[in-house]
Amino acid sequence: MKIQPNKHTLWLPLIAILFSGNLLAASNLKTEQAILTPPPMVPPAINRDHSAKVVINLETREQVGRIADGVEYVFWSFGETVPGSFIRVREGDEIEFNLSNHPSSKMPHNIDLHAVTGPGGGAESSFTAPGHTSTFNFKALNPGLYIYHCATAPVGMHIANGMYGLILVEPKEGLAPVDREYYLVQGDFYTKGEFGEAGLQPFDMAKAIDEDADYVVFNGSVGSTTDENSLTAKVGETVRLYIGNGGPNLVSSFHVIGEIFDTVYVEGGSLKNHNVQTTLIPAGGAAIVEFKVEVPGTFILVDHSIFRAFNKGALAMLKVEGPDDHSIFTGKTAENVYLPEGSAIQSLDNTFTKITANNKDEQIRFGQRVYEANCMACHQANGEGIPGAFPPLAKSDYLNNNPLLGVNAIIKGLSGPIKVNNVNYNGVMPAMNLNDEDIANVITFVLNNWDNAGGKVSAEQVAKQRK
Ligand code: HEC
Ligand SMILES: [Cu+2]
Repeated sequence: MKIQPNKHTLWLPLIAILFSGNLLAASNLKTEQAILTPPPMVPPAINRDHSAKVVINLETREQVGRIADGVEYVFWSFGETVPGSFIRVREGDEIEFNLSNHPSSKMPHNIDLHAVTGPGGGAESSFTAPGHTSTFNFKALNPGLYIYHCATAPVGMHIANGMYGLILVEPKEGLAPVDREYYLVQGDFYTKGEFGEAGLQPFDMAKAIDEDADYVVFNGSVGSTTDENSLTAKVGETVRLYIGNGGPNLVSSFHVIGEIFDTVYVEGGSLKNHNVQTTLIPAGGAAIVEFKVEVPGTFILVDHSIFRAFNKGALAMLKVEGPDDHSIFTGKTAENVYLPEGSAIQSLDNTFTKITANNKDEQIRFGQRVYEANCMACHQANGEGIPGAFPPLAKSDYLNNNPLLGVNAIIKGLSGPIKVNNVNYNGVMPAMNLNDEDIANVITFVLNNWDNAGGKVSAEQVAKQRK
């Protein structure tokens, strides 16, 4: 952060601070007011060839809004939108940031801009009670596309309620001109009700901690950018998307169905990749993607973790108008009957989907998979455990003397002092969410491996233990 004066010149700017309340009053750059835009719009490109002092005024609010049809949510916002207003400055600019917290807010808020070089990205300096305005200054040292977000405790909750947006620091040489620029930010939301459950839905902290999202959306709601709210372009145009991921938890596998990114500014930085299908956008990160649209149609923007797109809302649309180009894409040109190997209806082989074991050998085989997925991390590959932490399942007298104690450990969890082969353990095994069949199989697997006593446990026995 270079705007702090060095020791020799400390006093002059300090006096300036005292009299103007503003360090950068000492600089002689021209002052301009930043143009801020709501999503999906982007402020115009900067065509200055010099640094400026840029004043940014942004307001935080807590307001009820639509998260899906029939479902409302109390969003916390920067500039009355989720994501917050798009901010565009130029590398080398000196920024005066004024954060106002609306008097109707119940919470204090602040802002951590990832474009800031300085403690907390401005968080401490911008901590603002309801009905107050805080001012701090920073210099935009590094070009790139950056997330900003609220960082007031509990931080996860402020972010989960929609307090994030993007700030673009244009490189000194500028960005290549394009025909269209749009602004999208993905976010995950956690509500007491399940996806689509009607009414005003409160935030669910437990689901947020579990990262069990009900909604994963672009620009704050299901359908924010679909149908009549779609992004638009014309055939032959180049589109640039500024894409962020506010999180709080999930990573985005950003993809446009039916397009290939000609250029991706990887992670929003200076590295350019080309011919990319899907780009990863971390929580608290961003990317710039560019592509020319060659053919008309509706192009679907998704998080390619695909259930999020079709079942939780992470879907937007770009509608492209213009003439077809059959040398690039023809559409369907023919449909014929397809009868491989004669006309008999093929039956699917069931053996892969069957989950019920018919005999002990199958139980052992299925149980091995359950073990590898659920137990091995603690009890280790050969059941040897880890001394002092996880007791052995190999030759365990505790288990072999009464396999149902193992069943209980899985159903209810196990904690407190126990003795296995005369060694004391006092750890915590969490209850495992497995069905009766899986539990019967995994215990049977363990009993028949690693020099254990053999025998078997049935799903019926497990069901009895649950009572
Ligand atoms: C997160 C780590 C963890 C996982 C996962 C875990 N356990 Fe345990 N397990 C423990 C700990 C710790 C204990 C000892 C608890 C105590 O000290 O009271 C234990 C105890 C046991 C015991 C009784 C003691 C012994 O050695 O015989 C059995 C049986 C057992 N686990 C089986 C399983 C099986 C089967 C699974 C998978 C379905 C599993 N555990 C998954 C940590 C784990
Ligand atoms: Cu906040």
